[in-house]
Amino acid sequence: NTLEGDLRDAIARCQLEVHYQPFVDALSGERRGFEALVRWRHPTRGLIPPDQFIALAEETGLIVPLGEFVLRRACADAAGWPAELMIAVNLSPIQFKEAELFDMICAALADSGLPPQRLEIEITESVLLERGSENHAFMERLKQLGVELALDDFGTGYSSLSYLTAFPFDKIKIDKSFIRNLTQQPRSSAIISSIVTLARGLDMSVTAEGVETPEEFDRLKALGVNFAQGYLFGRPHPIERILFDAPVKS
Ligand code: G
Ligand code: G
Ligand code: MN
Ligand code: NA
Repeated sequence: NTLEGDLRDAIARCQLEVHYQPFVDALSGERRGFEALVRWRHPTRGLIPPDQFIALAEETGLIVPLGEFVLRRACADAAGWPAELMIAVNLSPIQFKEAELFDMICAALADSGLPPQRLEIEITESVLLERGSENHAFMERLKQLGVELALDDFGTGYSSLSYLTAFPFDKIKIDKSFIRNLTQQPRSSAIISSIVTLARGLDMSVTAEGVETPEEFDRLKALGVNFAQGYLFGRPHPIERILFDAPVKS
């Protein structure tokens, strides 16, 4: 059994699971939505995290059916949540090569009944480098539909700031590597503070990822981030384990 064969089977047999991690409004501390994070429930190897199979899925093209599964599952689940909660879904750069991606997203929204305004698509900078103008047009179509766009893992890629201004992002997600040691390292604060200033100037909001301690959260609030996500507010969990303030419809 190759891992690729196993992954192909897993997609066909619905052995993939979507877990959800909350993010909160930094000012009020209120939950604003969840990020969908895929896991593989392997029959013998147990629960496999995405960093062990996303790259393989990208190399083999399996990311296309996998990504569709995650998006459809996430939209269907989120359609049953209280209406103020967003659902954020990661898109791989490889999915962008699919001509049908826009239609697939429209179909996932229509089939689930989720309003486009409640869907946020997370993409990494690599998407902006290759096929920049096609991807730009694709992103504009998503925006016209009402979908929100977030730039994920900001600060880890080939960040040329010109990309930020050229693409229609609503939100920047600061990578968790900048949040680590935030309370010890003045340099991290300076970086985050600059990102917040930049984002404000571009009319974008900022999420801090990987927030683990109250001290980090306090510092981030003082620095002006809009949203926070991390173990402090909750780890990724299956839908059954997420507790809502309001009852979840099924
Ligand atoms: O879930 P975890 O925190 O271990 O996520 C590890 C990485 O896998 C993250 O970079 C995340 O963006 C990526 N990832 C998780 N779920 C998905 C998914 O559904 N699609 C894609 N393309 N990447 C995902
Ligand atoms: O899509 P992205 O690369 O941002 O995926 C988020 C990743 O970060 C997932 O692997 C998730 O499990 C992980 N993560 C989420 N919150 C925390 C946190 O507070 N600390 C750490 N170390 N990892 C986190
Ligand atoms: Mn993400
Ligand atoms: Na990220």
